[in-house]
Amino acid sequence: MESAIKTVVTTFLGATNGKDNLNGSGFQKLVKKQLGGMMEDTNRSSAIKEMQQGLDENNDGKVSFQEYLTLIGYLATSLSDSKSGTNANAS
Ligand SMILES: [Ca+2]
Repeated sequence: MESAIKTVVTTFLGATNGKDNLNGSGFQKLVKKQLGGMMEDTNRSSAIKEMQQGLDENNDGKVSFQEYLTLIGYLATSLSDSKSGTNANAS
């Protein structure tokens, strides 16, 4: 659990080079590289851009850590929904 949280944080900071926000190309790279197995359409840049716009609550064109957590929360919810009712083990 702790290592998962650390991964969430270090992945973001690695993608931003330590900055507070992820720009459009950084977000594209992160999603393609890290989330291709969990998300559909990650091979389409336009789909990732739409996703980014959906996450961008303050409309600054960048993805803040908080907005990135919204995506993580969404993915975790989807995973939980798909696993509930089954005996699958979370890794
Ligand atoms: Ca933003």
